[in-house]
Formats: sequence, structure tokens, C-alpha cells
Amino acid sequence: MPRPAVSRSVAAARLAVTALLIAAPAAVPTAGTASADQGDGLRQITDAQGRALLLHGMNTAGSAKGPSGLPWIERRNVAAERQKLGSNVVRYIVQWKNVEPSPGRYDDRYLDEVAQRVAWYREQGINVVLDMHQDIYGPSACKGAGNGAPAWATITDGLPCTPQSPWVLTYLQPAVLRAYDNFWNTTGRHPELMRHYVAMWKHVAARFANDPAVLGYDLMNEPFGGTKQFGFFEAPVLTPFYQRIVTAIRQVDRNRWIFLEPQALGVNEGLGTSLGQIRDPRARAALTKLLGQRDRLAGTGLTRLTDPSSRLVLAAHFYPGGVDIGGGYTGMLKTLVQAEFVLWRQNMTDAARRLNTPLWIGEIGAMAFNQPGAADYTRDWLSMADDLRVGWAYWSNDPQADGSSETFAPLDRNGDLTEVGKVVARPFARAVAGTPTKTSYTSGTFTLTWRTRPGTSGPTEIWLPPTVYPGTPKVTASDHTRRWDPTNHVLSIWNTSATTTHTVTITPS
Ligand code: IDC
Repeated sequence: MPRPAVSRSVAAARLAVTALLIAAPAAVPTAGTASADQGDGLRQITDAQGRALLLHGMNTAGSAKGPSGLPWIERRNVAAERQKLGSNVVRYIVQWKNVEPSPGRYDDRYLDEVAQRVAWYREQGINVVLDMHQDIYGPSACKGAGNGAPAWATITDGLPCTPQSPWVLTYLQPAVLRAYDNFWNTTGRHPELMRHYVAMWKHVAARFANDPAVLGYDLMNEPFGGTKQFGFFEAPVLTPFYQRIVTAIRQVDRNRWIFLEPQALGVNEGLGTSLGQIRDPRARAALTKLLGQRDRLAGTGLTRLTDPSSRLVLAAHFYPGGVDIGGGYTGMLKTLVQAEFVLWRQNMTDAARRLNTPLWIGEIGAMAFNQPGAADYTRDWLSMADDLRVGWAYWSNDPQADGSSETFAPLDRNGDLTEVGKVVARPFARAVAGTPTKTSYTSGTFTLTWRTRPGTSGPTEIWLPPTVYPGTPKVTASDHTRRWDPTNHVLSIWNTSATTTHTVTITPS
């Protein structure tokens, strides 16, 4: 009797899926915390021990946009970053033009150079997210103003271009718009460009699939739709494009997290994204294996469920209007920026819930520290990220160039904290043995609460900046098995209390 057999197995499948969803670390809503807490229920990026990773680190670096595709850093700068800022992540910039200098020919020597730098991060225990960066399409789109795409993939159809100031306005130049339209093939003439990009990512992923320092791949920095924006771009063009890359990467790498950026225009400032659902084939494979029923599930609705083992991340940026192009954080502009905080928070957490992904902030910061209110602004976004329990990568760690007014970098070339560095160096839980439900920091007092989650092992690890906590910190915690590592300035706490909720409060000695 085939019919009952099918419905029995469908019922079993439903149960299995329900069990899977209930067991899902991130699908468990953090009930019991304040209802105003908008970070409740967001999935978390997890490590091999199932611990939530609250990632804090630097974009490295703007200087990698140049001809070599490599950033300014040396090995000692990476060590300084871990010591002075406690970084547990780097958003490491790579460039399509360097990976694929001519069509279908990959420069593996470039990837070896990248791998050498990735190893510096591995030595420091810092996770690497490889970011395929671009701004203004590529250097050939507008007289060297941009970076990213190689010349052979830059098809401007002879349209004019004049670099603009501030730089973002260059996006609207005719040649730049056309380069994007040809890339997205909205002109209908260049389907090969996206094909190259997808294959290029597969090549990069194959190269790093076995590198333990690599946590993930950020598929494209700040996608820009050319003459198609918002609903005409994100859902119909960008979503299927990401799907193609994710599918290609999963053929060579099942485990890395894949970071998906919404369009930057508007969304960086707090508007909503219409990026659509992307399937992670690693998840489908896990589901299929579990259920063994894929063909029979067709039409039951179960195939549309999102498997919690998917490893996709909504990788948004936060650049409220004006701050990264020289505005301050006082008066009217501050009020405007604060409204953007509210919008961004609402729209990005909504989107992460809709897509059932963790959220992280791939770029934030970039406020020249000689601007009024810069320290306040920095503290405010740090607190927002804490409050949401989402990680971030600061833009950027490039040391101030001679004669430049850009004083963004938290560390100088010698590895000493700058003014912004003194604000950015603050305590955080780099790994949490459960679901973090609250984290906050005000003038020396750090608190964290988390709930036990099945399937995690190892301690919760909290990094404390030596500047604020020079000696052994004062700790009040629900769990008594703890270790203070004075060399790395890390407090480890094992879940030893019988309760499901754990808390720790730390102040300087
Ligand atoms: C900026 C650099 C600036 C450079 C510009 C174009 O700080 O010196 O002229 O890129 O290459 C982004 C981008 C990131 C920007 C950053 C700050 O992803 O590349 O770096 N930003 O402006 N989006 C919003 C801001």
C-alpha cells in the first residue's frame, strides 16, 4: 500500500524536521529576556565546538585595493591586533582583478600570497573572512577610481566617466552604470561575466577549503545594481546570482560560512533589503540524508523549510548618512544618524529573521576621529552591536597616510592604540558556550548572560583590554570553574552551574 507508507514517512519526516528545528541552536528564541531586545532569536555564527562566535575585528585593508591586491600589514601588525584589540576575526580583502587577471586564467601566486597572510592570522587564532572587494566596479571603469573587477571584465561601451568627490558619487557616472549593467547582464549582452565570477569563487574556495583559519567567504562587497536598484535588483538579479555562487562553492567546500551582502545603496543607511532566500546545499544534503525521502517530500511543503545547518550569513554594512564622508556626530546630524540606527536595527534584524541567518556587520566605523562626536559615535555603534549580539569588522585598519585626513585606524604602524583604538578596545565574549542573551559594557563594567544550548563544548571566552583591565579582573559569575590567562587577557568560564542561564560581571581590579 504505497499511500499510507508515504504518509507515514511524511509524518516521520515532519517529526524529524521538527526535532531538527527544535534542536537548532539559533532557532531557539531567547525567551525570558526583555521583550524590547531586538536581538532575540537571531541565529549565531558558531565554531567547531558549537559555541557562538561574537566576531570583532578589522577590515584589512583599503590598501589591498591597489595593483598587488595585498594589504599593508606585516606579521607583527597581526599579532599587535590580537594583543591590543583582542581581534578574533579579520575581513580580509581580496580582488577579482588579482585572482583572474585574464579570462579563465587564475593567478595562484596571488592566492599563495593571500594564504601566507592567512597563516599570520592562524598563528594568532584569528578567523579569516575572505572578502571579494569592489568599489565603483573596478579600476578600469572610471580612470582608476574603483577597484575589484579586472579590465577584461569591465565593459563600459565607450561611455564617459569623471571621478567624483565624495567617491561614492562616481557610482552614478555613465561608464560605471554600464559596467554594472553588463556584469549583471541586464543589457542581455554579457552572460559570460557572471559565469566567470562564479567560477572564480569556486577556484578560491577550492584553494582555501582546507585552511583551518578561514571561517568564511564574503561573496561581493557592496553589490551595486547599476540602473536596476532595490526591488529590481536584489530579488530578481542578486539573489539568483548568490545562489549560483553558493552552489558552486559547496561543490568544493561544505563547511565555510558564506556571507551575503544586501545592496549597499540605502541599506547601508538603514533601509530594508529585499534579498531573497538562498538555499545552502550543505543543509539540503543534511536534510536529505536525515529524511531519506527527498522525492517523496515534493509538494508537502517540507522541502521549503530552512535547515538550521545552513551556513549563510546576512552581512550588512552600517554607514549612516554622512559619517564616512566627513560629517560629525553632533546637533542635527546626530539626530539624523540616531534615526538611522533605529531603522538599521529594525530592518536588518527583520531581514536576518526572514532569511533565518545570523547577522553581522561587515563594515562599520570609518568616521574620521578628528570629527566632532567621533568617540560618541564609536561607542554608540559598539553598544548597538553588543545589544544585538552581532559581530563586526571595523573599517579599516589602514594606518593614516601622510597628508590624509582619514584617521580611522585603531592601531598605528607601531601597533600602538590610536584615539579611536582606545574606544574600540573593549571587552567582548569572543566565544560563548551557549546562546548569548545579553552583553553590555559601560565604563569598566562588562556583563554577559547566556543560556546553555545542547551540542556546545568548551568554555565561554571573554577578552579584556589590558588598557582597562591591567591586572587580574574582579569577576562575579554563576559558574565557578574559571581561568584567567594573563598573557592573552582572556577569562575562560566553563558551564558548571546546574542552571540553564549563566551570568558574569567583570570589573577592573
Ligand atoms: C573607501 C576608502 C577610501 C577610498 C574609497 C574607494 O576609505 O579611501 O577612496 O573606499 O575605494 C565602503 C566601502 C569601502 C570604503 C568605505 C569607507 O566598502 O571600500 O573605503 N566604505 O568609505 N562603503 C561605505 C563606506
